[in-house]
Amino acid sequence: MAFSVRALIADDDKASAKLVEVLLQKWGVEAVVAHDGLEALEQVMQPEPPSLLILDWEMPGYSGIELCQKIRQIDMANPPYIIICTARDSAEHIAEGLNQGANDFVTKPFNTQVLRARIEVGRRTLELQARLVDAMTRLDHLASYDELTGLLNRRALFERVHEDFSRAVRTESRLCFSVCDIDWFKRINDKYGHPAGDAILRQLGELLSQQLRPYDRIGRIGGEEFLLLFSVKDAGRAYKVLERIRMEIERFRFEFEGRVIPVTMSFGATFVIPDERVERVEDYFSHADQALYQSKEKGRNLVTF
Ligand code: GH3
Ligand code: MG
Ligand code: MG
Ligand code: MG
Ligand code: MG
Repeated sequence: MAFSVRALIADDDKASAKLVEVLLQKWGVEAVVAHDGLEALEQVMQPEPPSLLILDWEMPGYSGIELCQKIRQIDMANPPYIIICTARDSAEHIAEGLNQGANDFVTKPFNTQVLRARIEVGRRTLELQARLVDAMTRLDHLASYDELTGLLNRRALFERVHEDFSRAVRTESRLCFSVCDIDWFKRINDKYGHPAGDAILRQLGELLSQQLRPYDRIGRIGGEEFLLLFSVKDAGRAYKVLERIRMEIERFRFEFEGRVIPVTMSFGATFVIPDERVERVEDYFSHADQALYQSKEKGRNLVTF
């Protein structure tokens, strides 16, 4: 199916607006009409605004040019394609219209065929833009999220963690920084198969997310290792939170193809009173990592600070 656009016709001359509206209808382009600049801007500010704007130059409220300027100042993911439509056809006017952010310029009285072709150019441009925005959105997601678990990947996670620390300094809140790792995961893979291991990682990602609050931070550092960062009043409470999570995992029925697979996790953690030195994040990480190592040494399925 051809990519379809919705148009806005803004013209204080009702007959002229009607003419364009009828033509667009004939060409299968859905359109809304505004008779002054304010009404037009309102339309553009809607949650799902028209993407092709056909603006008269002189209108009460805002002129077509003022509208262009205003619209181009707004940071839009999918900015509209703007055609200025006016009787002013001097070279200066055309140049000004384009310089103020219009994509195209049609002089009145316009030739119907030319208007149609220009609208088609707009449609093609908007289609290309939509595809680009879509691809960028998917790339952004791929760059930040782990494909298997849907959690933040290591790089994006550490970026966010640095921000979390700066915020914690400002709000004088305290944090618990924890690294956790599935016990004997290699054996699980060997015994139940790699797809079963993947399923566990996915289920575990969900379980961990459920255990934390939406504003806490969680991500997959790599392999079967995750990072948890949450605000908490004191070390005692931080220990309780992690103990609860550890027990939830121990209790949870991880399933793959009808088989229940027992899973436990070891935790290393450090209680943090954030300060201005952001480079400390790496220190906290290595602290938590050493504590994790101790949990493993002491027999696994443990929380160590
Ligand atoms: P420990 O209790 O000391 O952590 O033992 P372990 O077996 O969990 O640790 P080890 O580091 O020896 O093995 C980790 C295993 O995790 C090896 C690797 O194949 C597996 N693994 C890493 N990433 C994935 C993944 O994405 N999917 C699956 N199925 N397995 C993974
Ligand atoms: Mg006018
Ligand atoms: Mg290991
Ligand atoms: Mg492991
Ligand atoms: Mg590991």
